[in-house]
Amino acid sequence: MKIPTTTLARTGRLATALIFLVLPPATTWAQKPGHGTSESEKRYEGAPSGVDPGATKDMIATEGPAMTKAEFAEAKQIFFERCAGCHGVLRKGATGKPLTTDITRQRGTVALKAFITYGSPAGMPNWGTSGDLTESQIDLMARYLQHEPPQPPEWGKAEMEGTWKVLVPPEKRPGKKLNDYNIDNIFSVTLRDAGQVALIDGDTKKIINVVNTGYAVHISRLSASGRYLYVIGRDAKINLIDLWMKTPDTVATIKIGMEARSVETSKYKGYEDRYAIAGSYWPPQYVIMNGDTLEPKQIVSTRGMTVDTQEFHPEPRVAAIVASHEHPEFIVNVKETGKILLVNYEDLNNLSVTTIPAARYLHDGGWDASHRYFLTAANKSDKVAVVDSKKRKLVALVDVSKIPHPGRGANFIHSKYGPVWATSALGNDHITLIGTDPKEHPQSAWKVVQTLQGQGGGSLFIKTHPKSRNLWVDTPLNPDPGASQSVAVFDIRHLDKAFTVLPIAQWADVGDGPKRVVQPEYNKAGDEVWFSVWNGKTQESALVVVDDKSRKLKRVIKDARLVTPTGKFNVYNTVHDIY
Ligand code: DHE
Repeated sequence: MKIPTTTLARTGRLATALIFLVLPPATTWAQKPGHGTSESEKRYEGAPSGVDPGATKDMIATEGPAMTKAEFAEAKQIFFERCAGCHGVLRKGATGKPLTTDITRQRGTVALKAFITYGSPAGMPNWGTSGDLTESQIDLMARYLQHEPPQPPEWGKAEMEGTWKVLVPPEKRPGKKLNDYNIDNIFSVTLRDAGQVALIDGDTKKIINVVNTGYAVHISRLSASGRYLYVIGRDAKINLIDLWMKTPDTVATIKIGMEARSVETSKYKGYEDRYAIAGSYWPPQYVIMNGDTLEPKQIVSTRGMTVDTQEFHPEPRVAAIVASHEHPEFIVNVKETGKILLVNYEDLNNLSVTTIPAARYLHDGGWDASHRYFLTAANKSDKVAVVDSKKRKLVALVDVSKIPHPGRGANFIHSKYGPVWATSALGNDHITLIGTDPKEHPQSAWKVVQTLQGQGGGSLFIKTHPKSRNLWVDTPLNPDPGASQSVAVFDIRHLDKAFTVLPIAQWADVGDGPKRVVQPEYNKAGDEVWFSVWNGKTQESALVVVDDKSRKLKRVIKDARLVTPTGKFNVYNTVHDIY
């Protein structure tokens, strides 16, 4: 297939393009000119909550305006589907403003209705004028917000154990690998809207198995040996998959809460494959489990005081978790309090936790190339926090431009500044390079040494590989299909030169749909890079494999089972934190 690649510098797309996209799932917003929040941010953070509205304890008897039970139930459903992602389940505020009753009752029904109808310059979507909510639904929501928020149930050990299933106990599992797959090069591919992962043989590009997982499945992580794969859904269901089985499949499952995003495993020497940890959005807590059975061992709440105003937050959600290589510890980002926890798993009965105040709202992040420093985005503070996992200390809070979103980031050697870690951004076209070598390059360490201009905002993930000279930057949430359906690639040795754009979605040739190109991921050898072409649930999607050296199309993987592929996790690179 011969489709020419283009080299051009496209800037400022996010600010100028106000295009209606048909996005999966079928949520659309009209963007009101002048809104402070980009379409990309709203799309990203406004996803439906995994909390079941039917399970909450309703506060309809409080002092808010009159509502029938049926009205309250409808409003609650709307709130969890459309509002909770930004305002929080308990409405204490996160990306969106707090909507607690002391505020909402003061505003009153008329002002709230206007706010919901027209949106606000601070980023509230215009639910009324966009046609997303009817006049009567807006009236309903304005009254609903003046009642105390319905409280979803807690989820302790009894609830976890009630959902815990060991389908194949460890003693009945294979004593050695029973298949001929090159396990190191298997990819676990999130099939988001199918609630499944596809296990794909990276050598043959054939699907090994499609495994049913949790609702709107989110990420995969690997045990230190590479044998066990952990997959977490937004409904907080974890699947433990044994890659040694003849056909790799689920051997245990558990539901660790009502809504979650992160899972990780112990990687410190002597603790390989011993423990898993998962963090939840609701309830706000993390749980340490046995690595080979998922038996819950220790559950710890993250409720507490915020880093800056030092006030109580009832719903501090757990965002990224990484496993330390310097100590037997998990590093846990707590979003709303802005604190990073170093949870030591040496003695689970006398758990010791080091709390590092950083900045709000902590989201995603990854290691520098030495695996000593953890760099993580505090996305509403526009900062990157740097933790020295060896000394258990915050070493820097680096100012970056609007809404950094690194995924796990990308590490490479800069010709002038030495080792750097890079992040792209949701809020603008910047790619920020931060020096990470305090020993040999102390002048550059923990400073922004260079800012590159990419295709535009709406970027989620950035990637390179130690063997590559390419830096790949996606822009799946950019409102311009030209940017969201392609990828920018920089030559690491010539960062002053313009980037090249590869038309990944066009190469996939999947027909109509949003076809967002998301999350570059390398194979084990570091000579191929894989992209998801993320289409609507009922439309054709694909994976596109690009030859890293020539930047030419190598293979398009299509299969009716590949429904809404997004994240891809190569076993070897995920085990060894290579990115
Ligand atoms: Fe993610 C990582 C949270 C929406 C794809 N996402 C993460 C992490 C968090 C997070 C906390 C870091 C986990 C870790 O390292 O332990 N994601 C959230 C949200 O709260 C948010 C904004 C809204 C929501 O309701 O879920 C959200 N995420 C998305 C998507 O819409 C994406 C693009 C598509 C999808 O599959 O849902 C998406 N998130 C991903 C991926 C990673 C991820 C692929 C892992 C990247 C990596 O390389 O490690």
